[in-house]
Amino acid sequence: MNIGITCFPTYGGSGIVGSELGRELAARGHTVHFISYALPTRLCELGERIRFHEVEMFDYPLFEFPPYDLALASKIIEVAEAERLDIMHMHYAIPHATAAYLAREMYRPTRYLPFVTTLHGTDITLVGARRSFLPITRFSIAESDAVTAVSRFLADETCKTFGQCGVEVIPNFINSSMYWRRPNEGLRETLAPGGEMLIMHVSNFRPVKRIEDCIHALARIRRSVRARLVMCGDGPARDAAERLAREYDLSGDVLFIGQVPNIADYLSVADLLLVPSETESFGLAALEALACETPVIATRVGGLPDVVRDGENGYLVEVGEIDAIAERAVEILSDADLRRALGARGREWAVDQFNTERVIPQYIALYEKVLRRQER
Ligand code: GMT
Repeated sequence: MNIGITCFPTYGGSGIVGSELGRELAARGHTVHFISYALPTRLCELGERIRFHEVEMFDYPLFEFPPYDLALASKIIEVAEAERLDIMHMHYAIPHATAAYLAREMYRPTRYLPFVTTLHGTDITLVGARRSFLPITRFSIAESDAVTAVSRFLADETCKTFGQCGVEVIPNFINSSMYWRRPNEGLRETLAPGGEMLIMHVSNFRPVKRIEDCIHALARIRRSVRARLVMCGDGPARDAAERLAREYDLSGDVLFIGQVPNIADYLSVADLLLVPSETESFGLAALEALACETPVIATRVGGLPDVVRDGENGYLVEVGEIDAIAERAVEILSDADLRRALGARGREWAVDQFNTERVIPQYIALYEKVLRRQER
């Protein structure tokens, strides 16, 4: 198939899923055309089967908010025509599904270009549910030729908020040959030169991630365990978290390392991952950590309990319960056998439930179903 994919190119789960799906589809013989305003995150290897088409924007003084969705719709038609696209796959409902709808309708007299929309999380739970976006989100979902959600939780939320029920669940996935625990003494030594335990957090540092909880927890954990916190990623909540670390006099033990290209290297040397989110439709970072045999402490929200199995591969706590995070962390960090057992079960769970071999065929089957429907 000739598949067009649009996702946000910035750091975030939906962009990572879009990029990695493209790579997996290409590895299975399909040609993938990424259409976005920049090369998606984690997509470095362009080639015959992975192509990139930039949506060009221009600054005109009249446009205080340049209409990206319109430029995207036009670009989709241009690529569909030039590359004979069979189908579009839009990651995150707005504005992507809306742009695909526009493109499909404009292009319809020439050829029907169906589109699949994958709902990722805040496109439903936060952004899409806001009054100003609700009607257009509902419309764009309803008009999609197929809709998927990354967890049962998100599918249920979509039904509750938008009245769109029966959305197919296709979870986030992991390529187990890319995500595995590789020893790296050099990196470990750099991050924990005094032999401290390594706690990690990975996200786009948006308010919904509650990254300050990691700092509060570290302050409590350090009463009994020598530990450092490595904060991977970047985003709007970073300044406040850095300030908080200074207030605790922890600046030297909280490392803000920004966005790192190969997150598996970092997760591999971690002893624990913290995911204290307010809401999380799936929790891709948790899955990546489990695949690298790193236990996870996460909040009992959204789709996280499907990934982090309480007492099996990590622990679940209620949102904002810093003491509970700290207690569980101390348990894990002070017991090497427990850590290893949680880690081993984490990898087993990740590979068994979310391996690419299990998940990617579900997307391919969906594309085929949509295309068969068009033939009738
Ligand atoms: O951060 C977001 O809310 C948006 C989105 C993204 O682009 O990063 O993240 C969501 O999609 C991921 C991939 O499907 C999920 O693993 C995340 O759980 C989800 N984030 C939230 O629901 C907060």
